[in-house]
Amino acid sequence: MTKPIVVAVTGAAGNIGYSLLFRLASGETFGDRPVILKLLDLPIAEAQKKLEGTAMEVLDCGFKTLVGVQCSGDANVAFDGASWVLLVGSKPRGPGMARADLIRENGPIFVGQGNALQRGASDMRVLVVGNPCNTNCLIAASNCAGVPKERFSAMTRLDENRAIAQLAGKAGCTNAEIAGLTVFGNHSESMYPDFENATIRGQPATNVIGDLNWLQTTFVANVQNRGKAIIAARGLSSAASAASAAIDHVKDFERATPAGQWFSAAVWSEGSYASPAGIYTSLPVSSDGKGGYSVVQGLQLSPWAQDKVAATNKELLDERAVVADLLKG
Ligand code: NAX
Repeated sequence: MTKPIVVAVTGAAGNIGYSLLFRLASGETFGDRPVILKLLDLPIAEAQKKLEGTAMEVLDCGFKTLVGVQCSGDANVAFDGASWVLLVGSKPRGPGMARADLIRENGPIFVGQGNALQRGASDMRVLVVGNPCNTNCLIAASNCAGVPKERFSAMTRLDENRAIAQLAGKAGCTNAEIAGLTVFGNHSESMYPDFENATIRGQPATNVIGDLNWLQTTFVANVQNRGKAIIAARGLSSAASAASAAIDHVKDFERATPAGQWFSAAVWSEGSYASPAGIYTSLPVSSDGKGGYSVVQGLQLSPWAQDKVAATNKELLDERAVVADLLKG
């Protein structure tokens, strides 16, 4: 039998977990490769019971690719031997809670998980979904001594998918006819979905849409506020679409990106597109399909767009300052 890939998921008893685990196990994400799922949730009876129930349902699907499911309340156990670790679990933002309070509330989780990752690390790659995901990613990576920062990324793929759906709706085309859409910056209301380099049926999106004002105002705002709109409509935050984006993210890193294409992911900044060093910021990324990736260079951004990118990166620097005491190196 081919060696199974071990995939650890935190917050696995939660809403995103309930849409995510099945697609990790089914063969959709890792093809024919056998999968062992290692599921983590809080070490309290209620969470562990829910986790066991979720694991029972995953087993009941009878996926031919699934060769094991383990539940745990201990990150050291869950992360040991994992090739992919999806950090989904964190506390949700409460009513009236400021973003800085959420950052302070969730930061310590990612200190502990960074330490546990370091103990279990071999070739693992880590995707952070739990919010505020860029800064949580920074905390986890900085508390994972000796593991390259490039092994970590945070999820902005949902924002890219939302942006594609918005453009397709406006242009009256299919999602598949849209390419080159990058979300820059923070997974927050400051994010910048770059329409200037996007194409629709191979033509510049700006030409096809023909309404710069709509692109600069309505489109950008719709993408930035989509998470809030979902909560207002559903009474719950995005779960199935977030899980779907996490699957897209893992698949995008697993396979070689076709020439001339890219996808959005928050990765360790080394200065591309004037992004400050020392943060995880969303950029256009291309994977080599062998565990490495590069930031796609050469996209042209207007001065207007450069200001948007600078503003969202400034927010990430501010978030970094809020958790400075949690960062190790
Ligand atoms: P839920 O509240 O349904 O589930 C979270 C789960 O995490 C719970 O089962 C909880 O017990 C567990 N948990 C909490 N602390 C933990 C810890 N220290 N170790 C292990 N497990 C822990 O939230 P859900 O809807 O699944 O969302 C999870 C996270 O994803 C939230 O932080 C949410 O804000 C974030 N999101 C991120 C998105 C993105 O695009 N990056 C979009 C969707 C979502 O908003």
